[in-house]
Amino acid sequence: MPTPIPTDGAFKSTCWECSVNCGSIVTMRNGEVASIGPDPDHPYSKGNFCIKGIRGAPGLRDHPDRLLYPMRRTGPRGGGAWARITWDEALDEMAERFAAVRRTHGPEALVAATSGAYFSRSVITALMMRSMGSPNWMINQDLCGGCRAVSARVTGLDIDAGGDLAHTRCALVVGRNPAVADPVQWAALKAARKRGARVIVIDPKRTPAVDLADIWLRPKVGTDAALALGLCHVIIAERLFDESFVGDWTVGFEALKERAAEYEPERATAITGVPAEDIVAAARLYADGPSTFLSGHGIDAFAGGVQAFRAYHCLVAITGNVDRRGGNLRDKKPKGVTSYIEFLHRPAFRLAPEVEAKIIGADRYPLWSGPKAWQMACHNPAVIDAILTGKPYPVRAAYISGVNILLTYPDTKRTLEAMRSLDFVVVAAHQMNPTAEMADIVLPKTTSIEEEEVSYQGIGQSVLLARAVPPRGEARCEIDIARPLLDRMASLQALAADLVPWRSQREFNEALIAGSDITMEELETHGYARRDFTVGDFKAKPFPTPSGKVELFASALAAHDLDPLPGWSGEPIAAIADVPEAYPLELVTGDREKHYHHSRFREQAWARKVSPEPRLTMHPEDAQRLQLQDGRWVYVETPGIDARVRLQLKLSDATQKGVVSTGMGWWRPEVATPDRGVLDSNINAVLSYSGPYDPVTGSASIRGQRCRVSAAE
Ligand SMILES: Nc1nc2c(c(=O)[nH]1)N[C@H]1C(S)=C(S)[C@@H](COP(=O)(O)OP(=O)(O)OC[C@H]3O[C@@H](n4cnc5c(=O)[nH]c(N)nc54)[C@H](O)[C@@H]3O)O[C@H]1N2
Ligand SMILES: Nc1nc2c(c(=O)[nH]1)N[C@H]1C(S)=C(S)[C@@H](COP(=O)(O)OP(=O)(O)OC[C@H]3O[C@@H](n4cnc5c(=O)[nH]c(N)nc54)[C@H](O)[C@@H]3O)O[C@H]1N2
Ligand code: SF4
Ligand SMILES: [Mo]
Repeated sequence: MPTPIPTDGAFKSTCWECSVNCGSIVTMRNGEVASIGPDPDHPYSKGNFCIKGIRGAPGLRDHPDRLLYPMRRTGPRGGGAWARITWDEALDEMAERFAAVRRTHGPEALVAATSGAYFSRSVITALMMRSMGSPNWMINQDLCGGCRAVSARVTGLDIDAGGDLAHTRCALVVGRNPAVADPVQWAALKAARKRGARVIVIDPKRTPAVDLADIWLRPKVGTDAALALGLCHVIIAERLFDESFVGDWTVGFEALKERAAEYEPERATAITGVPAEDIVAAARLYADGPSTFLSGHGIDAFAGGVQAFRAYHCLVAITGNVDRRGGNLRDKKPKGVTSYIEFLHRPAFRLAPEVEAKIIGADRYPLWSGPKAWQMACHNPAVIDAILTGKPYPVRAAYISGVNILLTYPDTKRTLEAMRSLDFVVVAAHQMNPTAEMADIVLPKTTSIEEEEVSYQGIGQSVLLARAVPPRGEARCEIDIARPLLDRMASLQALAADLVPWRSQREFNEALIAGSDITMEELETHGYARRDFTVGDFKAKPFPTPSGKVELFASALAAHDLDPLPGWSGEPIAAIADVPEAYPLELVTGDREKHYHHSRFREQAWARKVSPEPRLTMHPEDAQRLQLQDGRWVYVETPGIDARVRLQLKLSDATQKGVVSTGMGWWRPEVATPDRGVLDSNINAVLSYSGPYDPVTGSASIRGQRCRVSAAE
């Protein structure tokens, strides 16, 4: 049983509003959350924190529009008419309807959507689906860190994303905007700079990190693999690589050398637009390590994302910046601690091989969706197709929790059409949102501060605990939905197995640390547990590849007829550039904002006051040509998608000429229509989800698509 939290007084915890996971102190008064703030003694976050943790998290919990009870729709789907029901009614109906779909179409006709195994709710959901016999679950990591994770896996580099800034001589910041995305990393980067560390930024946009940079490389969007190979080439040609690490701990160096030779600086310049002398200078600076690679979403989530990461991962490896102080440290998970993803792979929690082979996407993207894949999740666009076409087989019911797919998946109208066509949809959420509006049953979910989470966080090398304050209304966490649902399905004889053996979130959390010397009491006292670790323990802990070494030549890719060496293919860019001239601008999406987290917090007045409208950033010269003024409302349209969004123009030369950029996740909770403004304000309404796809992860490009911008009346 969790130790009760004080009704009056403070306790240590962890903010789980984002994966930075800052150490927090929560103060309670009369049993309610009075304030949330930073824990200055936290070994990783060191008192850094952000407004989303201070205001967003409690604001979400206490919002007057919070969903407090289960509800059933009373009119047509998407009609906005709802009636309160009890949890028993909701769970009975879910069990019956899921069982019926299972009987008629087979278990794999059930699909779940969650955000991915960075949250316990996602693992529980995946195991709940498996228990019903379905291997199908959608995660949003194809649009987030998926390319990075799969590159890391096939290369064997289980490294952090720049956690050892305190000891580095050079920080290489690539496609990462820490000033907005990560207050802990941003503080550490500024401190490193102050201490004299050098900074290289690779970003098409002038971000605040550029102000700290010794060298700023400004590549064309989507060309990073060529740039990183250009850096590798210089380092190899000038013999600046780490000969002993390469000799002892890598395979495929000669092959990489040959591949990199195709990217001598002049060719890299032709592809990327970055001057050759800057590539040479950056290579020399980075090679004078220890150097740390701060990688970001800016080179992920596009059709060449895995190869872009492979090229940088090889750069990190050949310079020996692996698991060395000031470089990129490897995973230091304390012995006996289980990660969420490990649970997904444990034999005891698996379905039969012939069932796993049916995961939608496994045929085309075995390293994303197959039985040996990272999270064994579906290729989402293929699921949407399956819902709409019945191919490769029918998908007829969905359980959606902890993800807002109508806002955060590209091609909103198509996702909407798919949701409308399903036989049965359940959405678990905090408030009515466009995704929940498409449900038959809506379930009230706990918010992050009402959930007890335990997880190892690589970048801080700590096991973290978020303690739970009492939920509002009848909100439940995932396991308290999954367990009674599975019990009901068992009595309907509609289970393939029971793969959620824990009766409570506490039992699940105890299972995560069961093999270690860490106790829940230790976590409850400090909010974290940290153990000493060894750096550079390659002999004791070889690399997790077939060769036991870092695979510059990746055998896992070769085994699937994928390019085993990093390389730049112009194909994804060519495929999206091959559009009518009427769409002359390149569109970058996903600019983060400090007070929003994806679709979250748009219901909160303080955040809307700071950032009231969705924006589009454009270079002043492009604006002049198009006769558009700062602050003006514009339409953004893309080829092949029958939709347009209305955004407010912001002129800035931070963005490249010919490139416009915008955020993501916009909607208007206050709008009365069920779509709640998503079709008008959210950039995903005009983005395509129909490829080209990354050949390894199946990721679609959420930047680099072509668009046109015109004045809105
Ligand atoms: N406040 C806030 N913080 C967040 C989030 C949030 O919603 N709000 N979301 C969190 C999540 S889930 C994520 S994944 C992270 C994402 O945060 P980051 O990892 O920082 O990624 P982005 O903000 O998507 O993009 C970072 C940079 O990539 C650049 N970029 C675009 N295209 C390219 C390219 O082709 N090459 C290179 N080299 N750079 C490119 C962009 O110009 C941008 O400056 O933020 C996390 N932090
Ligand atoms: N065009 C474009 N699309 C993008 C991106 C982009 O840059 N451009 N970025 C992508 C990235 S990096 C990401 S990570 C995804 C994010 O995509 P999402 O994960 O869909 O984004 P969130 O807004 O974080 O949605 C999470 C939702 O889960 C709810 N939730 C439901 N159940 C629970 C629960 O039990 N506990 C908690 N704490 N919350 C729950 C939250 O209230 C919120 O509504 O979007 C991706 N989509
Ligand atoms: S960066 Fe902000 S939202 Fe993310 S964990 Fe830290 S305080 Fe919470
Ligand atoms: Mo993300």
